[in-house]
Amino acid sequence: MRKSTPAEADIGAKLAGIELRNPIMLASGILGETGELLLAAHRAGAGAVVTKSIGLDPRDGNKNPTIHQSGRCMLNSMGLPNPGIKEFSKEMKVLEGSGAVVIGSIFGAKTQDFASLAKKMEDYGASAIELNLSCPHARGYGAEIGSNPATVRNITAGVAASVDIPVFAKLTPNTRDIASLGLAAEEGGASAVVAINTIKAMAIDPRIRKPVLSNKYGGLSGPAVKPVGLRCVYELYEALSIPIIGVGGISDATDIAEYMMAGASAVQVGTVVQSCGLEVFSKLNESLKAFMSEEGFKNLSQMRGIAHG
Ligand code: RRO
Repeated sequence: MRKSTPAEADIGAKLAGIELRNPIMLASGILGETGELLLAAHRAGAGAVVTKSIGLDPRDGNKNPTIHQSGRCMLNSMGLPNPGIKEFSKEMKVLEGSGAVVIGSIFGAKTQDFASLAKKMEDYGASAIELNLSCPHARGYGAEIGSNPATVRNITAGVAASVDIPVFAKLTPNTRDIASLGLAAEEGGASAVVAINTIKAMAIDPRIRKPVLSNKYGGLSGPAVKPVGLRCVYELYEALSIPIIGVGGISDATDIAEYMMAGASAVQVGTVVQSCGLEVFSKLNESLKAFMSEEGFKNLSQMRGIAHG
């Protein structure tokens, strides 16, 4: 007797009204800041691509060394290098008409900066805005402002009032209570939260007897941070009503399943793309479908949050 093969699992996702062909996005800041690379990630199978965080003015970023690789983990202190929002229109033009779902990541020091950056990103054709409230090592930006729930609420509300596209708040894990940051974003009108950004960390060169990175501190990413990301997504799922995008240490389909079972509606990948290349998107898509078929899941929503009591 012939064994019937199970129907292929549906990995399409809908997030804040945006249709995604699959839930696996390219995380912000991976592969640089050019439109060509974002387009390449789309063509390689990414469900959406997030731009490098863009600010009002051009920035060179920190002096080298800005990256330290340790096994499959990575420490970075890029320092928000970007061409500035005006110049970035050229990169966004490259993506026009490509069918890519582009999420415009922005950073600023205050609500007004975020609001005007978001408006520009919307004009450039972004499908959603990702607020960087979580870079762990940038003075005056990122986690320095995004660790305070009132600031998160104000910035999110200011941006939500200035654009018609969904606003996602990317949260820091470098906090005692990530759920209160998520709730503040939700109260401010965020359509989703993204968790997590990198974890503040450092490396020391024992021969030179000094920190490796010129900035001393950097953000840790890669497989070592996955348990922290999962815990954050799990806590956010218990507290929030809006969707969660899980990020941190994903390198295979079971990692994605773990994030979904913790409560994520979609995920982002970064360090694995740096180490394995863009082919990882099609591999993850296929292995996610295979995992779901083996485990009897027909679609993503059947997995979402099932690790909760
Ligand atoms: O540019 C960076 O150094 C950087 C940013 Br904006 C961020 O959000 N997270 C990170 O690890 N590095």
